[in-house]
Amino acid sequence: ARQVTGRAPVPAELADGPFLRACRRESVTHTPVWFMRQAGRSLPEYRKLREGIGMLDSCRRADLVTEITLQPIRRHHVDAAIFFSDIVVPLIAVGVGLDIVAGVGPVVDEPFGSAADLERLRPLEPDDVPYVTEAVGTLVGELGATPLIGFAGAPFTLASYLVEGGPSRTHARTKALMYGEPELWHALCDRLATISSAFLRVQIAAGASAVQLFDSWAGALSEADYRTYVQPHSARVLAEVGATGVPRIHFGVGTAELLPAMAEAGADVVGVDWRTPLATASSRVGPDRAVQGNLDPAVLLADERVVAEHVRRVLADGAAAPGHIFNLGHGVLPETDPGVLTRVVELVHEHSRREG
Ligand code: 1CP
Repeated sequence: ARQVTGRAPVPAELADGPFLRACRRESVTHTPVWFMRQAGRSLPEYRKLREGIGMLDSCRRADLVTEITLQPIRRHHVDAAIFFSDIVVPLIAVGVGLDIVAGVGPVVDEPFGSAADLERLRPLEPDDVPYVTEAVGTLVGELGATPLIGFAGAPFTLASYLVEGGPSRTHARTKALMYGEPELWHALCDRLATISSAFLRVQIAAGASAVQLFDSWAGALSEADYRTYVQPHSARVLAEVGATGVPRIHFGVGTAELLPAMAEAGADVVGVDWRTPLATASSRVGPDRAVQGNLDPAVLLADERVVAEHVRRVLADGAAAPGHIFNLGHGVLPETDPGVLTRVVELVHEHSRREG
């Protein structure tokens, strides 16, 4: 039997806000906007709070998670909050030896490569992440009408860190395992899907209004290989989460050719990077999904006139979709001026305002 964690009824002012309405492809008073990696290194108040505290330690302290999640809401007036954590947090919570090294990213003590390693990936229990339940609960109270997005890494992207031992440009070891030992690959992804699904359902049970499944590196695969080796596992995560009724966003980078397959995996909203115009993306994912994206994060380093021009272009393109959530095509670059992010929120709201 499928294990489904329920959630409390959602207040109308929250359910009827622009972000959740756009997820359901309903009409909106303005296009909702939030930014991947809005909670983080571009903000001076974040850097100050994190001084002398490791990334993982900050993810395991509910008071810090709450404060860091709220910082970009206060500053930019975005339409949604993203929970401050990392895709590797649930792996560490089940006992995988792993650290997030500043300036590098996740680094695994003993990379995965054999069937014996599967034992290191037991299912995640809610009690493994009490700080997540606590922080989400506090946040939902503080945020009021602003929805909180929970998230997890998808099996392929998580597997890449475990097999490579850290960030990789080519994902060569990951693909070697996938092609060379398909049974082991599927067993690994099955374990990761179980963990990912449980991590999302902990956040939903505590009050998250939507979730995003990050398959950041899936774009390294052809569509055929994605369908064979990855889609069934991500589909299980999205199906288990879908049973709770919250909207599911499915995102990856460089996924132009994968958009239909990622949509079919079970997404309500498909995240799109800057390489694919939103109108094209929308025609690929079909009329039953909204799209999210897709300003190139590097555009924010240009002058205000250029930024405004690109914002308008993304809005015009997004208008072709049955639902559009404005975002960047990937995370905020650390060197971004936070004032520019605030300005983008204003521009999106101004240029998309329409009658109820
Ligand atoms: O604001 C937010 O978006 C919430 C916080 C958040 C999220 C959603 C963090 C904090 N990490 C993530 C998800 C995440 N982590 C992804 C998926 C999103 C994406 O594609 O960007 C990935 C791939 C990771 C893995 C990871 N963790 C990396 C990338 C390494 C690589 O392979 O290139 C890095 C640098 C981290 C560390 C990390 N996570 C988050 C922060 C603020 C940091 C930097 C911390 C530090 O350096 O001290």
